[in-house]
Amino acid sequence: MESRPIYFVSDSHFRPHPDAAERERVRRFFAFLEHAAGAKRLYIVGDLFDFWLEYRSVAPRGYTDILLGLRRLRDAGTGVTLLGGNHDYWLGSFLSDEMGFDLAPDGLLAEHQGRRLRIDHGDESLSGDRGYLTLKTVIRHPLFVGAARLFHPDFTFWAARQLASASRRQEERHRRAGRPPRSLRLRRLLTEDFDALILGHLHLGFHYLYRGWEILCLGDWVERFSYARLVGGRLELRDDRGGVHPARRVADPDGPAADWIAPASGPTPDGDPPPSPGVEAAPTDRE
Ligand SMILES: [Mn+2]
Repeated sequence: MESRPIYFVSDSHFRPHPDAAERERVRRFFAFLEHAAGAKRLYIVGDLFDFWLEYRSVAPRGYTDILLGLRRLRDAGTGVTLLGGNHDYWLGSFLSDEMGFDLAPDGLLAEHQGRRLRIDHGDESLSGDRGYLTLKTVIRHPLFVGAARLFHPDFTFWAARQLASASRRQEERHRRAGRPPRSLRLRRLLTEDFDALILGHLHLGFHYLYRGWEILCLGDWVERFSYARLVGGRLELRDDRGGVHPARRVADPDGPAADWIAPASGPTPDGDPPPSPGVEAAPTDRE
């Protein structure tokens, strides 16, 4: 069996104009990359960047430290795969051809250490919202992306920032209004093609065992500083304080969304669901 570990992290939402808090997040990310040195591969399961759009002859500035950190890891022999998130779906040839990262805009199936993994950011597969899925089809259409590139990059990035902060404000209002924890509808995603499903997007950290599957949601690199590791065929949900969050067998993964990793206080950065209280493992194992 391949002995080198595989790492997974998602939803760091790095921004091009770092303030002190952002620089601290970057510092912790570099410590994580050092920890991952020697791994076979690092999967970044979407939303590495709060926004990313390349032009034919221009790539975004402001992410240089992150890109160089990942490039160093890759040059030392660790493959780096970037999945598209809903904030940075538009990964392009600057990242693949010049930086040397592998791109998987729509997620992928992978085999490592005898495990069959489905790795998926989750914004599409977890969404039951037709409006969102339609919007997503539109904004990912080559015609739309081509049109966006007709604007000056400074304008496009400004507009993306406005959209992101409007969605954050709306999320904060929902949170204050006490929106109930949502159910995730994970079961319908489970197929025979894989035995572990690895998700980002929700900014929740949990690790379920359900029938023959593992379902692991990575948390984020904004408040939870969490990641996953596959070693010896075993998946672990961890955080950068050394915490390991053991998998729990659940009788039904479609209950209210769980969060096993305490976030720092403050709004979630993504316009994504706020954390809800963790669920306890089902009392009996019926599978
Ligand atoms: Mn996302």
